[in-house]
Amino acid sequence: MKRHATSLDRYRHKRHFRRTPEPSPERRARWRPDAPHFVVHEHAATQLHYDLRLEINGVLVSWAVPKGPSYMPSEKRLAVRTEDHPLAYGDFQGTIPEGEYGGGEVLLWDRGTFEVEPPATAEEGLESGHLTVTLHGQKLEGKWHLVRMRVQRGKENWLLFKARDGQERGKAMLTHPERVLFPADGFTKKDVFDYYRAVADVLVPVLADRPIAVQQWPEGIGRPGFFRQKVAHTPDWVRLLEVKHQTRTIPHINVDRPETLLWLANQSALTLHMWSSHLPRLSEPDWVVFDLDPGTGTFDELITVALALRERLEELGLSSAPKTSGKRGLHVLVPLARGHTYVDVRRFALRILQEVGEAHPELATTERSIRKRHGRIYLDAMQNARGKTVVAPYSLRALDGAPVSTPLGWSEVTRRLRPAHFNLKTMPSRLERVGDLFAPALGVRQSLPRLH
Ligand SMILES: [Mn+2]
Repeated sequence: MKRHATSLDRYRHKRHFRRTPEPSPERRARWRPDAPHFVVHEHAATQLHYDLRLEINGVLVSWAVPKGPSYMPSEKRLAVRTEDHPLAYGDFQGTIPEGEYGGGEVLLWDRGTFEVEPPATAEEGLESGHLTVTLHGQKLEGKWHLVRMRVQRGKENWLLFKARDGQERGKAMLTHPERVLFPADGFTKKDVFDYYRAVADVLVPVLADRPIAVQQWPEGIGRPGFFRQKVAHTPDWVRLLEVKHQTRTIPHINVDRPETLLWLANQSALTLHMWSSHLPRLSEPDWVVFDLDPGTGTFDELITVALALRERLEELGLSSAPKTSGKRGLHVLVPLARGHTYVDVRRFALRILQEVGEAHPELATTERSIRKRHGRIYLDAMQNARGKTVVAPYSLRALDGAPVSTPLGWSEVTRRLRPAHFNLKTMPSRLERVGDLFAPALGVRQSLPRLH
């Protein structure tokens, strides 16, 4: 027991237990004494990060992972070893007051049990600098490596990355793999299934705990499809989100793991539309959506307007993330800190788009009446409302060529941009090349300025 006390000294010395709601080292954990537990805290301190904590030898050995864990084996995430935490921290969530160590909000992002890959024990792995763990959480399932890079002035920098274990393939069966869903291209349901498997690692974190609506084309895109908020006859293992709509509560599919995405792919759900907010705070959008709809305007005009929008946002100190709609439009997302309402966000979006429209009256308008737009680009702020959806990043669209709603770097938003080049066939290699350009939309936290 003495050993634990020593290991928690740093934890104790950094905190004032009269001022922070965090547990003191003496607090007993409520955990069951079965397999060792892990937790991941989402910690909105000065920098948003994720704290991975593994129960080893009676304490929670901890790493701060600025970008959070990735399901992509090629994405090696920096994990800075921090002080050991008491086991009772595994139940903690709350707000650490500003000015205290780690001031900011702490949420339980994931928890579960884990095993260490034999023959090494967890302690030996910590010592040697290579620990391989299989996590059984709600969000994280499968094998991850933790590898120590170097120790500098007592600071240990590790890398956290996914092992290639094929973990998430079991439950989602593919039926009728040969059925052609994109007749002009000959793309089959197996192609769609393989596509969603290839992007699952970047798409699942976006969709987890977020209400979605799906468009399904069981007979392929040459025949009528249908749009659904809820999908009938889900298997037991698919998690559902009970979401209050105006007149009723609807169970939405929770795409919180790769198997669920693949199950949807097998239902010919080609296109996924997502809310801007996620549970448990459905009234607080994660981003502002600017929807630029080209009308009968040219693509060059759309680019001009998108860049004007970006410039205006930059003047306000806001960074933004563009993506193609997968059709002809562009979406520009401004990632937000918690605490904004849909009303705030819509008002802000409308105001900014009016400014952009007034600067380019011949090209673009916020006019909602199609007749009065006269073919100009429609600057749409109205997607910023509870229950409204935008197409999810990496979602396929039901058009010839199987284009994808593709996250972009702003440097790609030029007249040379060709949205159709991003499709079912090209997207996986693009992802390997440029990484997940949607990540800032989930990770950056910004507050909207007051406009006068
Ligand atoms: Mn932290």
